[in-house]
Amino acid sequence: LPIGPSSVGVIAVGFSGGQGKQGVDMGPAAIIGCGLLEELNYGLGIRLHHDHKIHTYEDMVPEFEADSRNMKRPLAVSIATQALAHQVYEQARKNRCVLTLGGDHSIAIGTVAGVARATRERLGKDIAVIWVDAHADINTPETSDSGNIHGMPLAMLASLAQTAPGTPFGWLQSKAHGGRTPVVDLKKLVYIGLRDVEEAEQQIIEQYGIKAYTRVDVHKLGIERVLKDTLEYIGRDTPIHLSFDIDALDPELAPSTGTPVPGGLTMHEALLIAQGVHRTRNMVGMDLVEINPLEEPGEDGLGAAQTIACGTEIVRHAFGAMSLREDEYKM
Ligand code: EXY
Ligand code: MN
Ligand code: MN
Ligand code: MN
Repeated sequence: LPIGPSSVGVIAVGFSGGQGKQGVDMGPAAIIGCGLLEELNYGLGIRLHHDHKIHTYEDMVPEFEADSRNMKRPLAVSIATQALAHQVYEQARKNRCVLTLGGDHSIAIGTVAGVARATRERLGKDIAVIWVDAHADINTPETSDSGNIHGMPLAMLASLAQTAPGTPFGWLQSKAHGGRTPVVDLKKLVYIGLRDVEEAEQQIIEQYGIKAYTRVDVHKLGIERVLKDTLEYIGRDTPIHLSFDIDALDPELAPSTGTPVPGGLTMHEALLIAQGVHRTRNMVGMDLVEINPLEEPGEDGLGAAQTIACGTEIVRHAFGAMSLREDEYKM
């Protein structure tokens, strides 16, 4: 029974507190400015619910705060992601697939929490998370070298970091949030595209037996096989949250991002992932994050436009565009 959502809720989140570079907060305005919502609405006939706002939470979060527990701006990120979790929950509980446009990857603490809560309430099921990224984003505050919380979202969501009620991110476990420990079951997490994983993160991946397809695995097995195995591992009727970090793509394709890593996914691979998740009809949430229009490494000044074009194509395919006919690739 396809549990696919009846329509799509869109939340634009111009939040950059999970890292230190200027510009990623301008991501949503740039993406929307390049026509993504029209592509979904008129192009694919999708009913969109969008409040036409770019949420920055700047009226809620402290502009400056001292590092604590080796985290940069923990209060700002905790407050912003708690607010976002509620916004996402409100959309998801109406049986909408929630598309969140970031912003840095710390926002996934809010999006995944909101979608997980609504899905548990509506379907009595835990979500699976497909995390497409060059990075594992599973450092705890103690293992992080940077203190940037965009490198920690999965540690927070999987309760690997102590977050007692009343401390930053304690809301993840609070009854008020309807939260539950952990929000994400690491046995229901699949990575695709990893190629810059720190030692401590590698240990966590091994310790918890997290299913992880590195860039090398994708190259060796082929993306069709990776996708087939991923969807079998997740299970046919499991709701899926797709968290897509644009830096999963090769920087030649998507240069305008804060932490580029050479040797990334091709567009063919990225579109197959998106199309494959769409075809399950089980996608209940999607994030597109880490597009930074100010990062212009090339001379031609077209990096941002190109990066946004790639992101737009990926979202289109996650919502039904089919550039590859099913008979064109074995599944
Ligand atoms: N692993 C590094 C850190 O923890 O700071 C780099 C993380 C990059 C995170 C971007 C969102 O993917
Ligand atoms: Mn990431
Ligand atoms: Mn990344
Ligand atoms: Mn380290």
